[in-house]
Order: sequence, then C-alpha cells, then structure tokens
Amino acid sequence: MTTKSALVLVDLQNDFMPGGSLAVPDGDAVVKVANQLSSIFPVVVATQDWHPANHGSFAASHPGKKIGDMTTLGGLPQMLWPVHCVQGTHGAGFHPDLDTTKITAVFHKGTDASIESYSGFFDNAKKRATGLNDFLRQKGITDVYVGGLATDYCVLYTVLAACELGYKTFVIKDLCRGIDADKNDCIAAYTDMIKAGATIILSKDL
Ligand code: VGL
Ligand code: ZN
Repeated sequence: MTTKSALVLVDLQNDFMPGGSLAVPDGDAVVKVANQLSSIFPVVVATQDWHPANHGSFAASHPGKKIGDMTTLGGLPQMLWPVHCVQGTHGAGFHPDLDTTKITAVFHKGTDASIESYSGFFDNAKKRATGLNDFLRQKGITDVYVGGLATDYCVLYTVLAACELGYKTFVIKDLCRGIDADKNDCIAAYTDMIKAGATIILSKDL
C-alpha cells in the first residue's frame, strides 16, 4: 500500500501562547518547528479552537464557578477554562510567526457553545465532525503527523481520534507543549496516545 502523509497543526493560536489567556508554557517554541516541517509534507492542515463568546467551557459562562472548577457540559465532565479563542478575536488568530502559506485547510472546533471539542476531528460527544476526516480521506491520506497545543488536551484528543479513525498516527514530540494542570498530565497523555496505537517521534527523525 502506498502511504500519503499529512501534517496536522493543532491550535497554534495566540491565546495558547505565552501572554495569551490560556497560555501553554513555552507554547511559542513549537512555531519554529511547525514552520520547518510545513515544507516537507505534501499536505498541511491546521485546527483552530473557535468558540462563541458564551461557550460552555468558559468559567465566565457559569455564575459562581471559577477557572479550574469542574461542571458538566453536554452530559460530560467539563473543566472550566478562562475565556479563550473567541471567534474572530486576536486570541483566536494564529501566532504571527506561523508560516500559513503551506496550510491548505483550517478546521474549526468548539463552535457549538453546548459541547466541548478537544479533538480536531469531532466534538467530545462525537456528534458533529469538523470536516477534517473527510478532507484527509479525499486527499488519500493514510498517515497523520500531529503536533501543537496543548499536549494534554487538544493534541491528545486529536491523536486518539486519528487512531480510532484508522490513520497511522505519529505524534511529533518537539512540536507539542502541554498545560500539565496536574503535574503528570502530559506523561499520562503520551501513555494514552501510545496505548491507542500512536508512535511518538521527534522532528529531526523526519
Ligand atoms: C484546548 C483547553 C481548552 C487545547 C482548547 O487546544 O488544548 N485546551 N480548549
Ligand atoms: Zn477551548
């Protein structure tokens, strides 16, 4: 079987960068790696967290609750976040140094206020697809290489979904940074990704 690879850049948005409202430590360090890799893949796509201002994952949408509290959203346990990646705002935009010229399609997630959507493929209840799977299938993609922000949320869920959808799935470790709200979250995320069938690599291996 012939393989065809796509690079999937997860949420390289200002709000996840140092200074952003949901900053991932050292998150901007991956932009350079993303730019280097973009030129060597035949297909490059990106996701953007793209929330309405009243999204149910925001603590501000739940009077009396604060950032880091848990609630339920769409029947699922939900961590409450600061307001981030509101559609059309600066925080939702790509990091200014990201080379977007090689990105052929951008997929938005988290657009429905009533459900969280960590995966770039579908929401947490798996009710609605973003279009990423259809796009990759249409391009004949068999192998996906994933990296971005944050390792322990959107990268994790995107990788698990890719494995479940039958892609040969690679995680590019130096293209990822995590939140580690609990100190071993990223280690646990890598363990879960490996268990699901993903292979962890470094950009220098490509
Ligand atoms: C993300 C928390 C909330 C992510 C998105 O991109 O990892 N994390 N929304
Ligand atoms: Zn979000």
